Amino acid sequence: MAYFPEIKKIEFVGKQKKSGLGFNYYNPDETVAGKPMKDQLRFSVAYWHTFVQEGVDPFGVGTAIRPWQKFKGMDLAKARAEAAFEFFEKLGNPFFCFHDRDVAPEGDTLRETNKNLDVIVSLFKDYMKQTGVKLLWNTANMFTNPRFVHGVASSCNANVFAYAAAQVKKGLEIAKELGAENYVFWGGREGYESLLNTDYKLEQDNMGRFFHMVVDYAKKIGFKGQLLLEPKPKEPMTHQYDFDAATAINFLRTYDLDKDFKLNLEANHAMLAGHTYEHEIRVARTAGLLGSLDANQGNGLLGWDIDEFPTDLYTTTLAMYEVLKNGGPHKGGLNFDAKVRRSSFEPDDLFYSHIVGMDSFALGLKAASRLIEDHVFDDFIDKRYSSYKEGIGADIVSGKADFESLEKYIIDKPESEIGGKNRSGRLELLKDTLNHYIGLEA
Ligand code: XUL
Ligand code: CO
Repeated sequence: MAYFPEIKKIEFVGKQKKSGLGFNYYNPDETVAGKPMKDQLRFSVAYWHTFVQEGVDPFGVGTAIRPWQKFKGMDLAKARAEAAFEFFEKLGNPFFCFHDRDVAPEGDTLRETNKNLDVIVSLFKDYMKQTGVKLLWNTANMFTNPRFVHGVASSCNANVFAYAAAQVKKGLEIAKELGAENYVFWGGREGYESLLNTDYKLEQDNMGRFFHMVVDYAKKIGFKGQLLLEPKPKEPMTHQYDFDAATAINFLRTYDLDKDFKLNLEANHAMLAGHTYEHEIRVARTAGLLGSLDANQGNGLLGWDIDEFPTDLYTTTLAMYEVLKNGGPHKGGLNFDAKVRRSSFEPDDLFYSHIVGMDSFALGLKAASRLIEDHVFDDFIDKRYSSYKEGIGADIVSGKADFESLEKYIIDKPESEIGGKNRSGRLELLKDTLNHYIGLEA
């Protein structure tokens, strides 16, 4: 059965054509920065937003019209899988991502739930073989079911810890079976509402223990994908332990997990943490822990995680700048953790939304590649810090200088030799240049 009968394969039509059901910028086989765009961007469709969610908001029921809604239970799960792979083939995304509970319904026991999962995983395996679409990552939904009300590995209830361990054990087995490139942990319920009832240290120690069990089991079964933590500061928890990239890195280092885990960074989560997306990516890249990206955007007018499709070209350019500086996406990719607006309820909107997201990142990739090729920011930054290349600056960097030698050097210098050496940061000029580079590609 065809779920999107009116839609043909989405093709690259070039930037002269007006937008619609075609890519203006995403040309999968065009080489940018030494690789085909499809390998620089590694786009992935998120199963939950595209095939499960129905446009519910805190004040209203779902609005989405989805042709598979007429089915129930395992029939619905199978229909969704069929619809998903038809969608992937038409859109041309090389990857997809899912939570275990997106793809198959829960049974009365974990054993029954796992049986349901097995049926869909074997369907996925066949579809993946037929279409060539690969799994960027899978993950466990450990936030919807009421059992996770007090957390998962950080729960005060040890049986919930045990349940989560068994759930992730199955998830890692599925990751291995389907050849996932990564396995993700987003700890939506790992955090606290109030310190009045929280053993802060035990909760985090238990999370450390949980992740060591993950590493051990992944090694045991020979899962070769990257293990990724996805930081978020809040929502649903008041305070989430993996607040942002820096906090997550501190957690990984504290529990000696930084050799085994990297980060999956999301634009809307960055905004909720009071950061830009590029800040989060830079922090992870500098620590050698950039794993993968969730592509979406927040909305400055709304204070929660609204997961809009990414359309902001500044952000896509600066995100791809970081990815290229990291030597490309490696095993990571760009997963559209994004949903159509509640008012975009027709099936075609699922295509339009991904097309604008893919085009926005393709354009960002091209602009970022040119900025790097022309050394635009590199040359400026190099010059800005040139005082560390010789004299006293070189002594500071090499470790030769100490407080006494620095005092001796500076103590009699006039202010014209100190503050007087400052030069403009030229931010407006740099932003003008950035505009120019985005404009060149648009
Ligand atoms: C929630 C979120 C999740 C993770 C996977 O804000 O981003 O969808 O990406 O659990
Ligand atoms: Co996400």
